[in-house]
Order: sequence, then structure tokens, then C-alpha cells
Amino acid sequence: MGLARNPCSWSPQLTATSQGRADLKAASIVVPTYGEASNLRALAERVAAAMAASGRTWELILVDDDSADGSVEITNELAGRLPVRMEVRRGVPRDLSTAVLEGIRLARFDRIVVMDADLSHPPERIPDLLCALDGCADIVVGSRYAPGGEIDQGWTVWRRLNSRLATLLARPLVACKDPLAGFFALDGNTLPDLGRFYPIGYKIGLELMVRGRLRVAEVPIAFSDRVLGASKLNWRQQFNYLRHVHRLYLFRYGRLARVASFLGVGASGFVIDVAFYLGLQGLGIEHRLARFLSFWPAVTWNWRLNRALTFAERPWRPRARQWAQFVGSSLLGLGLNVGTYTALTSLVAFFGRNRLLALICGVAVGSIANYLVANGWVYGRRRAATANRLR
Ligand SMILES: Nc1nc2c(ncn2[C@@H]2O[C@H](COP(=O)(O)OP(=O)(O)O)[C@@H](O)[C@H]2O)c(=O)[nH]1
Ligand SMILES: [Mg+2]
Repeated sequence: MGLARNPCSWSPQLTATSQGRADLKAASIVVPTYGEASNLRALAERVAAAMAASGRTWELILVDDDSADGSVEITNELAGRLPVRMEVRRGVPRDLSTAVLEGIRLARFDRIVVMDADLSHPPERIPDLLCALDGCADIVVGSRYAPGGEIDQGWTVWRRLNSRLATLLARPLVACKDPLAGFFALDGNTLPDLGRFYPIGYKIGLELMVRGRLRVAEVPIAFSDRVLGASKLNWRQQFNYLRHVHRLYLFRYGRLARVASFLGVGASGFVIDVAFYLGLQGLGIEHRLARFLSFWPAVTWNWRLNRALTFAERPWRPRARQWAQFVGSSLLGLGLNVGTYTALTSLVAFFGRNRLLALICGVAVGSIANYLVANGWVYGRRRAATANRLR
């Protein structure tokens, strides 16, 4: 449900009229933290002031991945005067998204707000998010890109572009102008079993919206960059975001997305094939041998990418055997491709005159066969408990 079509979208009127009954509803505020000691006091105090103004009962749950920076001591001090507690996770991989899921699990109240610790998300807007949630949305996003929302004025062109492109990629998944926001309110009762969520990386809000099939409303916020502490966003997280989005496409668009992914991987494999074919000849290798050799990196590339992307949610299978099966299915596809071309051009006069069309038919037959064998055999169809482990 998008902003324009959504009767629940935030508006000043909605906030004002909801205020009275909303006051009765308590909220748990969940914040993942790692190395945020310098921000915790200001965060707790600003949350406390905002919640006091709204008249709601509240608790602040910090889910920390064992930061060795005095965060626990500061939280203990805050807990003496405010409803703040910290869950310290040890022995699990450090991860923002699973920290948020843990916080949601621990929340005492149905209404849950998730936000960052670095004060990029203004705590003063929490009551507005909660009021909008009292309309008819399942999740209310504190949105930088809804009308009236703002990003930090100091953002470089590169950062703006990066954020816009990443947002654009996720837009077909959910009708929300800021699907990557980390500031949102939801009702714990509308969430499916938390075990059904498999975020890879930072974008837990997107995961909840898409897999939870939540109805979304947006409240504009002014996002400001952190002043203290350091961001944990890195290149690895950005790469994981691409993997995450890819999985969500598979979830949302099913077979269509899988076929598109398979074709995309095949196209990228073709580039590898040509690159090796030309490169090896550049090294002085004879062209037929270069053709034979370039097949292997290309087929290996395709196998690995299909394993990591196209069939990412399929059960785990031993690599060597699966690779051999993939090579077999590729050779079968190649045989059908060339066989179709040969049969059409030698048996059908029309294709004899239009050999390029015969070539296209051959590629189509080979690709369809490849996909069917990969889908039904190489990567297996059966779902298992391991289906969603990360590879
Ligand atoms: N528990 C936990 N929190 C994290 C982790 N990485 C980041 N965070 C928290 O998630 C929020 C957003 O992280 P931040 O580094 O500000 O990311 P950015 O806003 O995208 O630059 C902050 O509150 C961080 O402390 C992590 O691995 N574990
Ligand atoms: Mg931040």
C-alpha cells in the first residue's frame, strides 16, 4: 500500500486526532547497538522526553553485540532513573538485523519502535510514528523520502546517488518511498513468526515489510548524520544488501524472478566466456583450445552464482557433486542448442535461409533445458531446515 493510495498515511490531522487514545498505548523502543557508548545518554534522554510528552508508557531495549566501550556501565547508570535495559549478545555473529529481531522478541509491549542509536533518527518523532500506527497500517516508516522528509544536508553527491539507487532497487518489492529506513514502528501482533525472517545485512525493515506482507504507512522525518561514534556500514554490507534484495525478489516474484536471475547469470557467464576466449588467444593460445578452455571458468562462474543467488534458498548440496551436475546439464543444454540449430537449418528450408533465427531457437531450447534441469535436479527442489542458511 503506497503513500498516495494509503488512507492511513501520516498527516498532521491523523496525529492530532489519534493523540488522545494513543496515549493509552505503551511502546517498546528497540535499538541495536555496537560501539555506541558516546550516544546512549543523549538517546535515552531524548526518548524519555519525547515519550513523556506523548504520555505513553515505554521501555528502551538496547541490543548490544558485546561492545567493549563502557556501554553496559552507561546503561546501568541510565537504568537507575529510566526504563532502559541492555541485552548483551555473546557467542553469536555480530549483526544489526538479528539484534533487532532479538529486541522485538524481548519487547514487553505490542507496539514496537525500531531505531538507530546514533540519533540519525529523531526520537521526537516516535510519538508520530506510533500515532500513525494507530490508524490502519501494520508498519509505519520514519521516511526520508516521503513528502516533507529530509536527508542530511551534508550528504555528498555520491552518498545521495548511492542511497537513491539502493532505494530504487527495493521499490518494486514494497510500496514505500523509503524502504531502507531503519526507523519504524510496528505492532508485534501483526508480525508472522520471527523465525520466518532471514535478513542478510542491514535492512531488517525491508525484510519485515516484504516477507511479513505488511501494510505500510510513512511519516516524514529529517534524517541527520551521526555526530559521535563511527558508522559500521561498509562495502561488505553493501554487497550483502544486493544479495538480500535478490532473495526478496525471489520471495516476492517467485518463478519469474528465478528465471530472470538464471538468464542474468547466464548472460554474465557469457561475458566471462568471451573474456577468457579472447584473453587466452592474446596469450598465444590457439583459438579452438582457447574456446575449450574458456568454457570452464564460465560454467564454474554460472554454477557458483546460481548457487549463491538464483537458488539461494534451496537445500545445501556438496559443492563438487553439484558442480559436476551443473557441468553435465550445461553440456546437455549445449548439445540441444547445437542440435536444434543443426536440425532446423538442415531440415527446414525457412531456417536454411534464416540461420540467425535457427541460432536463436537453439539458444532458447538449450536455455530452457538448462533451467529445467538446474531447477529440478542440480539445485534440488526440496525445502529443508537448511534452506535459508547463508552461503
Ligand atoms: N547489535 C548490533 N548493532 C549494530 C551492528 N552494526 C550496527 N549496529 C547499530 O545499528 C545502528 C545503525 O548502524 P550505523 O553504523 O549507524 O549504520 P549507518 O547508519 O548505516 O551508518 C546503530 O545503532 C549501530 O550501533 C551490529 O553488528 N550489532
Ligand atoms: Mg547511522
